[in-house]
Amino acid sequence: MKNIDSKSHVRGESVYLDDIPTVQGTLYACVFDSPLAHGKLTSIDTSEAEESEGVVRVITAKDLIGENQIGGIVPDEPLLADGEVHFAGQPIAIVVAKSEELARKAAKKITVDIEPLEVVTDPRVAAAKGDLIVPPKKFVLGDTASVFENCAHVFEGRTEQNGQEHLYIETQGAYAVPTEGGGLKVYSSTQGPTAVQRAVCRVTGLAMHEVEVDVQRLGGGFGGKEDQANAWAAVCAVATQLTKRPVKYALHRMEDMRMTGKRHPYSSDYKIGLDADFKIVAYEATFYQNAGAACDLSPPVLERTLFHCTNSYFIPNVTATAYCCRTNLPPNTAFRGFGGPQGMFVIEAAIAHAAEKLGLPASEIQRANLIDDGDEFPYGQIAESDAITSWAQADDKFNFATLQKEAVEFNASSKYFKKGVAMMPVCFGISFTKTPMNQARSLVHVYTDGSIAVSTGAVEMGQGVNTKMAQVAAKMFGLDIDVVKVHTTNTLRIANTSPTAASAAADLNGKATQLACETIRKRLLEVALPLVEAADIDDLSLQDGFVFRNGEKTSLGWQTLVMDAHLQRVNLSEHSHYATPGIGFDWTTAKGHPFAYHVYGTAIVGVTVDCLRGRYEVDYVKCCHDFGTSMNTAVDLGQIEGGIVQGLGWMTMEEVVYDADGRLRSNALSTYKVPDIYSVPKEIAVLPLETDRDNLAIFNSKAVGEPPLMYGIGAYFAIRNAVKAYTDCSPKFDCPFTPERVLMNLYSKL
Ligand code: MTE
Ligand code: LUZ
Ligand code: MOS
Repeated sequence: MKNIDSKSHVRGESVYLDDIPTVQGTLYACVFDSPLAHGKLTSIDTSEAEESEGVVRVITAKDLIGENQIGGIVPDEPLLADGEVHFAGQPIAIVVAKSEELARKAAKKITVDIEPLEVVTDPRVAAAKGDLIVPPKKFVLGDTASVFENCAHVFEGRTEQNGQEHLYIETQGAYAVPTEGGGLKVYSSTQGPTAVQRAVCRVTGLAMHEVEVDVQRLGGGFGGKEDQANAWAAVCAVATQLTKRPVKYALHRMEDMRMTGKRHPYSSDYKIGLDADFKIVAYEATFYQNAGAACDLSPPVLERTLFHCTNSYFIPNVTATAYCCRTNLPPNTAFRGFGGPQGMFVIEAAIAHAAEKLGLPASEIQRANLIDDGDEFPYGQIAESDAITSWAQADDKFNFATLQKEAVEFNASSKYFKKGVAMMPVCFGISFTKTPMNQARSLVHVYTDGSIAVSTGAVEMGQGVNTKMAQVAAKMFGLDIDVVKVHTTNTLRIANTSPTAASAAADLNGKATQLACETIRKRLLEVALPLVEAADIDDLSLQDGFVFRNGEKTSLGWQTLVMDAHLQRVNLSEHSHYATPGIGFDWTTAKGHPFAYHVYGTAIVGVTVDCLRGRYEVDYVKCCHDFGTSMNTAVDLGQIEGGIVQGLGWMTMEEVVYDADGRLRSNALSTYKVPDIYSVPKEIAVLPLETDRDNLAIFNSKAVGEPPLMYGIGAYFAIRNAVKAYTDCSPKFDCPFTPERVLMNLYSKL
């Protein structure tokens, strides 16, 4: 089953925000943003911009009719800076003009006076000053303090992790059109149509029922449009409200890179204690999250760091503390994995550290500590674990010992090229950790010609969720997928949506679609009963476009049945709601059962490092991955490959650089390197985990959007092993492991 968008993508016919036909009189916005990272904004001079050709209006904070605020969790993010600026790239004014070009030209003519204040870019500095966005968060299991005293081995260290630019191919953007009575229709490239609706209402003062948000699809989001699409929609909405004209803003790449937040950088401390058999008996970790200048989604990201701080391992005594540190960087935000990868890197670093000091391969410690059925996670949920099974199946199929032996033999005969191998187990919890967000709705219409329209709260961003929604409806009615069309995500058809995030969109919206279809299916079978002379609808089924009775095809076809039902005035539409059962989490005790299920997997990553130049190639990523029972292997394999490459990028070549003044230096594709086709591993092998466990996923097909990214972490440790094979060194646990950093380690310059 191919992705239903593949044809229109290949032909260039898929519609993104910038392809939506504009209506007559459309104006174009451009934001003027702060050149400094922190300071007092004493004056803004917009006079020259206002005189500039084609300019209709210049808007600053004082012009807003609604509230100058877009902060969702904490109200600490003005739409337009007022009095102070808190990061370089913070929007200060909006220029609205007759064309994009004229708007950009005029924005350059705005001048501001800013009295510089101290710029903080380091989260530890912010924490030392007590500049935390929310109070520290803590997970405790057992008691680490007393256990460390009796450990055979204790190791302590520190890790530095950098951020990551989302680099969705489609930049951020929105288009607002005025509707009758002062309302708005907003097209947005967002993962969260309802979040956009709320932000638009707040800055315009409109009620939610006056604002319609519509999303066709995104050219990628990766978390970057979970919260941060709001600002651009709010900009267009405000401009539309003040000019009574449609207003569009599609950011240029450099504007996008400069003005939006990224994956959170972290600085972390760890302490790991092992017994004589290399069982990890105690683990302490302290995470300093670089949240940037506003809250955004930083607290839940930080919480997920805690949820995943022991990755796939069972550790009986854990103390994990996390600080949400306010700095003068653009507010950092959701990014595939949502803090999970940051937590996992630290425990993997602690294990690699212990292994190095104890003279063993890290895999021996990893293997000995995998979480088993019935073990407790530090947050109280009891594991239904496939960590051991996925490790065993990966090892069985790909043979870690042989791969390691090959590397050792290669290294013995190769002077300047060295191979390194690492195992990377992953355990990722599926569900929004904020329980109320785990709900979704679906609207299904069966039309009298037999065709079906499905609308859900899920946003298509390349991950194939629309294909999965169409599959659900087609399967429920026993029809071909061509009969089903999945429509835009629209707040009038589906209200109060959770963002498409947490890898949970297919599950939540798929289950709601399944429920809606089941209701209509039952109604149709009631209509069919007398027509096919059956007594009970349980004897009937819908298959291949026909009604089947006791497994045998009848002459009653789908279209006839639908028309008959309509003539009998039977409702052919349904709107259904799904809420994940059995989940919950109590932050007062920091215990509960937050996740519907976990996704497990184990990857083996192999690299070759060129020890003269510091360059490296990823030879293979071989993984055993827990799909449950995949409902679409083409889509899911695409997610695995994409996730792995994105994870490798984060760990190796992608380096976000801010200078001490908080200015983004890696502000374009010439200075920010993402994996291209040449840096994709030579081999990505995926072995589906064999399991017959039941789960809460749609059709047992487990969420796949985020977990594979974390296999990429293995590349860091594989490179580290290769570097150590060349020279006796102990590279610090700082990432990304760029070629420069490899070279510095090889020649002891760090
Ligand atoms: N795949 C593509 N092609 N584009 C994307 O933007 N986002 C990822 C993942 N895969 C993304 C993607 C992220 S961050 C998430 S949370 C999931 O898709 C969301 O979709 P799902 O819930 O349908 O898995
Ligand atoms: N977004 C969110 C997420 O709001 N809550 C989550 O738990 C989450 N997890 C992963 C990715 N996005
Ligand atoms: Mo994904 S980080 O949940 O958008």
